[in-house]
Amino acid sequence: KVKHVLTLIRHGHSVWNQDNIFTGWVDVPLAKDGEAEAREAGQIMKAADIKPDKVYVSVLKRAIQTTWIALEEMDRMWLPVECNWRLNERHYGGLSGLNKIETVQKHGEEQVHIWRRSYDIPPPPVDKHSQYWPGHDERYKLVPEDELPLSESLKLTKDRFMVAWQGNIVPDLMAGKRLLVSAHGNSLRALVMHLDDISKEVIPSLNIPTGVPLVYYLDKQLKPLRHPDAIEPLSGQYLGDQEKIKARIGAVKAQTGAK
Ligand code: DG2
Repeated sequence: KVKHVLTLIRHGHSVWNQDNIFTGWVDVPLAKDGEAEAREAGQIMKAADIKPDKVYVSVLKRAIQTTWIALEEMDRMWLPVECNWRLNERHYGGLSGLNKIETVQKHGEEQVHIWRRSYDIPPPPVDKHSQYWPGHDERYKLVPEDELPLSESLKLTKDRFMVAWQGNIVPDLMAGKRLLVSAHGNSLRALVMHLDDISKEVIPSLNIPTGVPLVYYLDKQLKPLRHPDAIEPLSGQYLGDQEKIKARIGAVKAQTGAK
């Protein structure tokens, strides 16, 4: 029996998604078409009668802008919105700022696939002198330095996301709140890996599309109830035109030239 409703959304297309650049913790804004995706996602959630009571979002503006735009469409800008760095995208380390196709040309498709999609192999670390090291960024000043990543595998992303899941999100769900979690391709892969108990062998083939609401119906133990329209290995329901959603999933995969 459905006891809790949890809706996940990856932000709309960012300017670096558009230019095919590894982003991670770099704080780039939405592209124009990403704003349109966020607007559409808000309209779709409104039409589906998704009525969150609260939003959890990363501290990156592409996810925050997506939240604002979608909430405006839903006429729910009054909702409490909690920003938490643990929902950030995985830190792409030394790949941050590099073009994905050029990285394939330099290191080969197999190596880049390992960096993008393997469970526990992190990309090369970022140097602490680099502008991309989070220690230079004021928004992380209260985070102990040994918790600031130099680069993250999906496993490391999942480990730190789970701290917010257990400590913040689960208590709110248990208190009866319907939640919207607005985050990123890989941080949401980490979350659904936990929710759907996806193995590390299966997770590399999972790509999350931009700007599509993914609704999970959970039982009282927070176990997902499989929706009839769910696409394996997920048990949640992607809202919207299913063909368009498949095309967006394919576009994420194709960013390195893979078919
Ligand atoms: C993308 C994901 O993150 O890239 O960091 O480049 O969801 O914030 O756009 P997002 C990035 P891939 O792992 O799909 O290459």
